[in-house]
This record gives sequence, structure tokens and C-alpha cells, in this order.
Amino acid sequence: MSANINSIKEEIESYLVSNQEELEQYRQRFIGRKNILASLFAEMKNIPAEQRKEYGQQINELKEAATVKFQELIQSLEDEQSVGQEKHPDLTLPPQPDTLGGIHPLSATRSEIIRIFERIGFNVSEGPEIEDDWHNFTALNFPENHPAREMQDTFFIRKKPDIALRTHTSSVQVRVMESERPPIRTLSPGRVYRNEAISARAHCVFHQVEGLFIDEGVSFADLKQTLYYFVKELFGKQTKVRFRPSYFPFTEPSAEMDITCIICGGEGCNICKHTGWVEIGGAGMVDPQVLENSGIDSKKYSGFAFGMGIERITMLKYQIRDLRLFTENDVRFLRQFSSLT
Ligand code: 2U9
Repeated sequence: MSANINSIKEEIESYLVSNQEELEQYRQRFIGRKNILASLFAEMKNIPAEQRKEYGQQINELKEAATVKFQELIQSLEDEQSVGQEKHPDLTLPPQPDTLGGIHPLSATRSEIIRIFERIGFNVSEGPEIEDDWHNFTALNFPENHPAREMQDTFFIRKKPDIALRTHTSSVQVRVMESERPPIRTLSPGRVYRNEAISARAHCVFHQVEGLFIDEGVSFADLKQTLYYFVKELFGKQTKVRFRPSYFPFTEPSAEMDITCIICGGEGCNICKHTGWVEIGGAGMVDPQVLENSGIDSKKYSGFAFGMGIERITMLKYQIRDLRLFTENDVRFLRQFSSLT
């Protein structure tokens, strides 16, 4: 009988399966209801009493070994299936292209504007988005009762002394004027905040780029020539520029800047509301008081400044009709700009 037990033990130890069917055969033979071990248990009554205990122990060990082996066989089949998949990839399949991210259209426009101004000697300056009253308003000649200082126009973080989210990047340029001496030729791109309802044409968070040029003898002619150069570089040689008189607290004289509609070339279309012109920003000669506020001698130095919204420029350049697309992160929109640098 011991020989029989040993041969079953060997059979269990050396058992191999290569599919589910063979696994099921093993289960029926060693684990199932009418398994081979059950017949060994049935033999118990024929075993002499003095050997019965040892015999019982041997069959119990056999039963335990059969169960352990069953788990091992299940595992080996699973391993074989997954290893098989790794080992034998289908080399005839076309490669899966990697999906690469792209430059956001606002970043691309920002970089392009910076590159254009860097070519004529401007550097880039950055500053805090949370500003004090001095740098955002007072140094820039905003009177005490100016509407921009109202809660409905500006996001205040604290009142008295006022701390707010900057409403323009002019605050960065005030900081440059305070810390550097002319000549100053600087560009300040960045995020700004205004308390406005979100729509297709307005947002409470948007991006500006402002420029400041201060030196001896800077004139309105320099302002015009610089912006002519910029517009032709960004929108093409054929684009024309016009200035309309305007008012800002920080510049005098001040102007708003239009370009010939880049869609219809000035003929008149929906984009330019049939006027042939579209507004792209504002500009002016820095008010002498603003220079003095930052410790620059306005008798010796003069300067010009300009500002534009990066969203607006990007919308014109790529004919985007809804500002909200910039922040929705819809890949169907973003993929259209995947070639930008
Ligand atoms: C200093 C002095 C003057 C920056 C300027 C504008 C005109 C202007 C708007 C365009 C569209 C803001 O984004 S927008 O709403 N900006 O019209 N900005 S002059 O003038 C300065 C800046 C700094 C020290």
C-alpha cells in the first residue's frame, strides 16, 4: 500500500498542465468528489489497526500536497498566459504614436511678441500678481476716486491698506522704474485680474503684455515707429496702423491703436464690423508725474508705453471667436495649435 501512496505522491509532484482542460483533469483526479485519494481513505478499514494511524497521516499529507499543487498549477497557467503576451508581441502591427502636448496658443503669442521686441533691445520683466495700492494705482496717477479702484472692478484681498490682484502689468513697470535707471526698454507680459463677468469677449483673468521705453529725448515718433515695426512683424508687412486719441491716467497724450483687419485686409467683414479696422491695444507718452513718482527726472527723461491683451491678439491672429476656449482645455481646440512654437 505504501508503494501505491508513493507513486501517487510522485504523480502529483511531477504533474504539469498546459491548458484549462488539463487543469480540470487534475482537479477531478486529485481534488474532486470521486478523487483517487477517496479510494485510499476507503481502504482504511482493511489496514491492520497498529498501522492505521500512520496510514491515515500519509493520506492526509497526500491530500494537502494535492491541494497545494492545484494552486500552483492554476498560477502557472495564469503566468504562462501573461508571459506569452509579453513574449510574443505582434511585430507586424503599426507603431502606436506617442501623444505629445503642444504649446498653448496664448503662450505661443506671448513668445512671439517677446521675440519681436527682444530684436530691438527690450528685455522681459516680471513682478507679483498680488499688488499694493501704490504700484497698481497711485504711482500710475489713478486719482483717489477713479472707478478702477472700486470693488466691482478690482479683486481686493485686503482694504486699508489696499492689497489687490493686479489689474494690469503696469505695476511691474513701476517696480522696474523704481529699481533701475534709464535707459529702460522693458516688456512685462503676465496674468491680470479684473472683476468682470465671464463671456465670449471678457474674462476676469486674462493676459497682457505692456512695454515701456524711457531715455533722453524719446518722442511720440519713436512710439509710432516701434509699434509700426511690431505690427508688421506680427501680422505681416501689408498691415497698416492708425492711432486714435484716448485717455489713460498714466500717459499723456494717449492713443488707442487699430490695425487694418487681417481677415478682409480693410475691405470690411464681420470681424471688423465692416469698418476695415480692429483695435489691438493702447499707448501713450508716460505722464511726467508718473516718471517723478518713481524717482526718474522728467526734465531729463521722457518715455512711451503701450499695452495690449494677449487673448485679443491671439483671437485676431487665429480667428478664435470665444475667449472661453483658452481656459476650457478642450483638446479638439488645443490640437489645432500643435505646430506652434
Ligand atoms: C507705466 C506707464 C505707462 C501702459 C499702457 C495701455 C496704454 C493700454 C490696455 C490695452 C488692452 C490694457 O489689456 S488691455 O485692456 N492698455 O491701453 N497700457 S499705455 O502704460 C504704462 C505702463 C507703465 C509705468
